[in-house]
Amino acid sequence: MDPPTAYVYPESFDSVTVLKGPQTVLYGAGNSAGVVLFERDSQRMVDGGWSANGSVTLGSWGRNDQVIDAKAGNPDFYARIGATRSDSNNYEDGDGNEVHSFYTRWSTTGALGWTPDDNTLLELNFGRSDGEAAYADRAMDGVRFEREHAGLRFEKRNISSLVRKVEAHAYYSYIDHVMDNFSLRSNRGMRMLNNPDRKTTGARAAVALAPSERWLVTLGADVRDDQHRTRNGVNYRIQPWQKDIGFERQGVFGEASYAIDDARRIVGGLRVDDHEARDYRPTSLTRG
Ligand SMILES: [Cu+2]
Repeated sequence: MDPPTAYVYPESFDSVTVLKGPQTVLYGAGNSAGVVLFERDSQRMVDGGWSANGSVTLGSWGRNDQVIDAKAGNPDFYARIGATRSDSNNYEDGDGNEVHSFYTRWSTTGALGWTPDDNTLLELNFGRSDGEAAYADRAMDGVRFEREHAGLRFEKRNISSLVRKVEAHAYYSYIDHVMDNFSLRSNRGMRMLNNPDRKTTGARAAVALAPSERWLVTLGADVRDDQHRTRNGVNYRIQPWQKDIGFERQGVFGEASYAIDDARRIVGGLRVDDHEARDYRPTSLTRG
């Protein structure tokens, strides 16, 4: 019920790119409405040293955000850490009614990189985040949005005049989510609580080829596995996890771009995916 933005911290990225419509096949299946890329710079620190940036934002209704991001390294290695926190009280609507909408969310991220030359990058990144949110539009609030993630990324550029770039990326993400109708609001009725969790593992590899000056061809494959479990009730901590849904996907993709001149190009892409979804719930529930 919660969108990916419940777990993404835009402040902790260097760039956010929106690709509209079905204009690329490079970033996974099922993205016909568009793709949003959240990216961090991983430039080689040629001169060595360190850099940091931070910000504080204050607003109405007690809104206060803090962001800190620091990077240190030398030409061969770098380390990066970052943290964000965002917090707000309930706001008042135009009629002066208080809207049940307070939230707090925080994230921490870290990365260790190896850049033995200008064209090679190996990066290990990891992070942890959590939050809580009062929902005016729902019968339940988000009490826990705990996420842990780790990834390993390899990139090698300018291998030859034909092979422009090789990249590979593997990732792991675990989300432990709690929604209930009593922790963040007053409730004298029946107490309800849902605690789904989700483990995602995946990998992607791609090669960018330039068979001639005007052509750029990207070929690759990606795989992803999602496993969901759930447990419910106020005493959920002592309940056993119930595996409910699993998704597996494998895909291959190819995209070619032909530059007619400096301003115009033709792009074509094709991807083929194999999806498998499994419902592990007892039959009596699936008929509901
Ligand atoms: Cu939720």
